[in-house]
Amino acid sequence: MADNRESMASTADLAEAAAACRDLAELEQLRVHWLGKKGMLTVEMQRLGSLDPETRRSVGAGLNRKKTAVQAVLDARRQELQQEHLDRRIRSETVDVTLPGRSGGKGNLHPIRQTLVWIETYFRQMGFEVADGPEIEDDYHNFTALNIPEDHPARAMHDTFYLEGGQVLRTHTSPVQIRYLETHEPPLRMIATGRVYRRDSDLTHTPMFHQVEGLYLDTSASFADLRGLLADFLQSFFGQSDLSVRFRPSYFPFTEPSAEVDVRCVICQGEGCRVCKQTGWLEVLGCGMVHPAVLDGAGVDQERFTGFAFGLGVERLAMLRNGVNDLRLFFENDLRFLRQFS
Ligand code: 2NL
Repeated sequence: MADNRESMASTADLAEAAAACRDLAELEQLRVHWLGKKGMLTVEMQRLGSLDPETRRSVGAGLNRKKTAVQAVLDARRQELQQEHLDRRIRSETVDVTLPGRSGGKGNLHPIRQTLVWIETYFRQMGFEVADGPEIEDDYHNFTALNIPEDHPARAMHDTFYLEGGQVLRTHTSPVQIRYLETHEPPLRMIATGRVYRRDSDLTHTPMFHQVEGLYLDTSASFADLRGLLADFLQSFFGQSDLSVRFRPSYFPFTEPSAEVDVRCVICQGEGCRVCKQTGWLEVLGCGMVHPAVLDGAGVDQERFTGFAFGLGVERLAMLRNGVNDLRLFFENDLRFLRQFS
């Protein structure tokens, strides 16, 4: 009986000690203290052998009950500690979905692409379709169909990249328009946009640049229509409804008559500055009535249809509109530059 009471008191101590354990490691120490190889109960069990059979039976039964009780206390506390641990983890890992998100930083289109998109949007509103085509072209679509035969001096104007097998990197987007004519019947209005390539590299030229070319064929397309369309476009593009526009006679093999188009300098308003080389005017476009030889090659019925065309360099227009004074900035991908166009 004395043994039994002692054991009950010890189990109460154990419950207190278990409650005092702050984590599983401490609880494990407590378990070893009681049930380990040299633990209190284990040692008591080992002593059973030296008792006489009757005493051994009753003491042994008591020890077994005690062991079960100890085990139960330790298990209960282990479960408590594990639950606490889990609760703490869940609390610390909870995501507050109501917190404002961290911004990943928004990108923006490259200023050249922005300018291209603006131009495409403008001409779509004017009823033009936007087309593109291959950058690797054959001689026919890049030159011959545009009234630039083999021995023509105009070939020298296009510093061409020639590829093996007689192909070329297109020197303008006109071949896209020739291909468009192969698959569409007039009346038609379209622009061709994209990259073009010329063997030219200095402060104001890069071997790759972007072009937009327009083509308009109708039963009575006139130079006056061309003039009106381009004046409206340039006034919208530069955001000046009173912007002066002038047409100067020029030469292109694929148009006749041909003209170059100037606007009053958008940098100095015509006062004279470095950008307009003190002339007060900026050349921004080339245009003309489509040459009969081009219409003929494309199989257009010239009794019924006339047409005009124009071409512009996107980099130059983007520079003028945004006050960028160095073409190379568009090709360096310096984020300090590009972010100013967001
Ligand atoms: C310029 C001048 C121009 C055209 C492009 C064209 C296309 C066809 C037929 C006739 Cl399919 N013309 N394109 C016409 C005149 C000028 O570009 O200075 N571009 C940067």
